[in-house]
Amino acid sequence: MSMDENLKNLANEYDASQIQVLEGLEAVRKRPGMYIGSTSSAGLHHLVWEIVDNSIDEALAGFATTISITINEDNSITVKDNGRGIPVDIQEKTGRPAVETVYTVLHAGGKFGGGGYKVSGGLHGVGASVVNALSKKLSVNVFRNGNIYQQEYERGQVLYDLKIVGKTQETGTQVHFIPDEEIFQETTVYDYDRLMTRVRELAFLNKGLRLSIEDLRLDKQRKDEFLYEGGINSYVEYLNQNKTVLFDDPIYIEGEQDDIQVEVSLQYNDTYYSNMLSFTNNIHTHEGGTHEQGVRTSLTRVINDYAKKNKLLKENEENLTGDDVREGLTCIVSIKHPNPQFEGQTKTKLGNSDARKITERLFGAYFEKFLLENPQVARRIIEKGILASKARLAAKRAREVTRKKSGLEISNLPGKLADCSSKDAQLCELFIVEGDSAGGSAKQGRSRMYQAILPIRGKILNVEKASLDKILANDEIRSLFTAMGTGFGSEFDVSKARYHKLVIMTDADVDGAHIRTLLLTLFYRYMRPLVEAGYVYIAQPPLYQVKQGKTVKYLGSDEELKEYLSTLSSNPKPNIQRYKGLGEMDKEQLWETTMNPENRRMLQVTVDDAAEADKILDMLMGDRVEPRRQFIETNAKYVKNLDV
Ligand code: 0RA
Repeated sequence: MSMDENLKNLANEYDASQIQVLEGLEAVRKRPGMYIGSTSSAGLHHLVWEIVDNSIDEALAGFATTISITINEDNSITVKDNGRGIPVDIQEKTGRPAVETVYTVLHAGGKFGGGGYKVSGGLHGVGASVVNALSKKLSVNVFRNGNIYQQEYERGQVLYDLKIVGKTQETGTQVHFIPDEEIFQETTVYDYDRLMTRVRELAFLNKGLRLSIEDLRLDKQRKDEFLYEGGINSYVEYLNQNKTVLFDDPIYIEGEQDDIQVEVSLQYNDTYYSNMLSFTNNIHTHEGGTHEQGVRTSLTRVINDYAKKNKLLKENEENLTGDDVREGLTCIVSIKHPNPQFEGQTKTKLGNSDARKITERLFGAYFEKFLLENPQVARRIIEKGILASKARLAAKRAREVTRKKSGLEISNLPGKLADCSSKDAQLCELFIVEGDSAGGSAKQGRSRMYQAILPIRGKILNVEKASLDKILANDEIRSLFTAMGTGFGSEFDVSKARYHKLVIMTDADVDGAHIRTLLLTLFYRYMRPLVEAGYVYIAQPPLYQVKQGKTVKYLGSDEELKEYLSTLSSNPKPNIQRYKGLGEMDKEQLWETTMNPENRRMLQVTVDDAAEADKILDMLMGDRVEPRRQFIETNAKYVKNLDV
């Protein structure tokens, strides 16, 4: 039977499996959180990655070279690839076209029929049928066999049998979906920057793959295209772009064993912290795991061996530690594994021990050879490590002195901290408040049970150019670490956090923005697990107060103000006050608008936000002038807000 005869016969098929299909998709609609993590903005964005992942699988299989993502004017999404097109032939098992199964059967994913089809998979990796179930409308167009095939669905249910709607020379798959606002009640508005950041990352992680993203919404029109022939080498260069590097080209290694592909790229810069990111099947393994471990182990071993052999480190001298050799390191580890096991609190830690063995061996052998062939680079890396070890020992001595003097122990909480009375960390919040006067209002207005206040004065030390011992010598920073109770740097332990919410509360002006950037950078570099655990927030004090008669209303933005004013009558004339700083609010106002969990709005800081702050700070404070000038030119608006 030809494909097209097959299609004609579809109408006659009655299939008991349809009932199962409906039950499956109904389950998804009943408990969407179980399948996509949440129905908030994060879940909404997750839908895109479920679809894109299928196209990336097609690229990994060697067939698709281009994937485009479009945010349409109505906030719907279109994803198109130029792969083979999802198969349209009737499957024996179901009696339905393969493409229909992909979109209607739970967990069918791209893996129907088995075969060597690799799974990139999102973190939840649940497949296209979940997106279909959670979309008000979804249409798929398959370009294959010279035809354009089409099928559409509503909230997961088939609207009509797969049909041919035209002819084409192309091959590929195009999916269009409108997220269901019954499910995504919080928001159905896509954030371009959020999607763009991940699209760029996917381009770094899949070298040679052309990925584009376009925004067609009015007033937002924008397009970005990414294609990196250098893959994760380009990623490392991108992360180091505003830093002074120790050698020109990143060190790159690529290999495969037992079906596990490994890629590592690294380059040192002259900063004092390390930035190591790892990925498995394109998923960011925030918590690291065996693949990252393997690279770390070999890095430390190979550097020490080389240093000892070449007398850069004397026989009787102590080995450099892992922290020493990672100071100033930017490193990406990316592996593709056929059967990844994810562990850890957020299921972003790779557990497979074969991954450790392979990265350790492949990376170790290559890196050893590299150092032998590049003695000048080797020398620079080792000198940097030796400096780090000296600073570490100095910091340790400084710490011991500090501990005796003022103490970093919890028993010795900073004097400026107004602690809360509850000891249940899950319920406790620490507000870092800019300035003593706002700190005073916050102390008086807070809930003493659950809210602690730590006022900080002026601008905290810029962590960009400071080594760990300098950072620890800074009073503001030390009180913060002490209050949190987590320790810092490599001794950091998120489970010791005394508060599960750390709220940055600064003025809505330029200085406030600057302090926020500095704090976020500090957290990103020295307390990253706190950000990863979702403990860091930014308070959103209102910008305006509008009084009309006895009614008082607080508004957070110009848009909100405009909208609210349009609902008011002009008599009596509303009185509008614009807040310039937290200090202008009395304790009741601060509580009502910004601290009271019932009314307040807070932004949860993601690792991406913190990384962005880190990059901005690099740009503005780093020692390279040219990128700073360029950045200020292209981001004049932002920099104005940042006041540097
Ligand atoms: C051929 C065979 C298989 C899948 C695809 C093409 C394919 C799937 C998607 C999803 C989005 N874009 C796509 N492009 C192509 C399945 C192979 C197997 O059964 O293992």
